[in-house]
Amino acid sequence: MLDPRTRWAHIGEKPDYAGLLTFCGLPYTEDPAELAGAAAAIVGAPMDELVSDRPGTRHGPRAIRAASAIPGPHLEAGIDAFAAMRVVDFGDAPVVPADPARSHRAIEQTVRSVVSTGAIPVILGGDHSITEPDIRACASAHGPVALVHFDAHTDTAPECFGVKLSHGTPMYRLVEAGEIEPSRYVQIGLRGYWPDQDVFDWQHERGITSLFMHDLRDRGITQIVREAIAIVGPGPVFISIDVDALDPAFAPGTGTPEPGGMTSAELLWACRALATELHIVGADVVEVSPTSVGTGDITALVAARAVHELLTGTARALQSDERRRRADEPRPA
Ligand SMILES: [Mn+2]
Repeated sequence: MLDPRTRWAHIGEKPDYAGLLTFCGLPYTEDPAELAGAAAAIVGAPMDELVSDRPGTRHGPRAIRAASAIPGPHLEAGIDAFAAMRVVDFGDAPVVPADPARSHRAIEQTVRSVVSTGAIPVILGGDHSITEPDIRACASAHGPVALVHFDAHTDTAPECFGVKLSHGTPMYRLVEAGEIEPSRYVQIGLRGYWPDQDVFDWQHERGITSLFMHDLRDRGITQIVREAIAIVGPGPVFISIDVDALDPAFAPGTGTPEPGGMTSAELLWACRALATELHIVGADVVEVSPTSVGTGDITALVAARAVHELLTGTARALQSDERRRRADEPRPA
């Protein structure tokens, strides 16, 4: 285990721009044995072979790590996720350039080694096709999962440009394979001009819930998240965040931007609220296509904060589980 903060221990904190590049300056390991006792582990999935438009998300994991913040107390939630629970950076999956099928297998294997230790995998993409190996790995341990999916697009087409393996098809493939429970699958942020009605008909037949940007505009993010929580209910859930759910004003560095999207404040709060209320078994943040370095890349910056909010919510959930457990214990005589 390498702790990038060690050299700065005498000062008490490490500057974000210096030292080994890990998410939020977390300790780094590639050894699954060192994940023992970790509540969550960060995994990079740097691949972008399966996009239908502008590429570049292979640079996403590094950019998200470089834009991530130092640990500290969340000023609204009142908790420092990294002090409250053990989180490590498990490095990148050993992807293979120009071989997306092999990269998917590498991602699934790396996520599986996190899942098998009981830690929650949080995967940094990569194009949205990586959600297929991510959820497969989670479902291998937990059975079919619920899904809360932030996106401008449904990603439930059977094919894109006649191709089955694509960043426009992962949710279709996962539902058809029985890895996602469609009645507990909620999409948030849909808008624009894709896909066609037949795809929505397929979704409707399976009981998938689509919450469009016009629903969010009319009912507000608080109500939308409340609805999502009610639909998902108890049981394992995966959270998948495509940064193109955000308006391009907040996340311009993405392959298929669509104006009229969510604000950063809406997405960040939603991530924390979902992680606080639901039984999260995995999450990913995808489609970050960086163009600048460090916090200069605002898309990587908001993606890094979305992960931070998910972990903050998870830490709060673990804290209240612990309180409940203690309350259930018989009082000492
Ligand atoms: Mn997507």
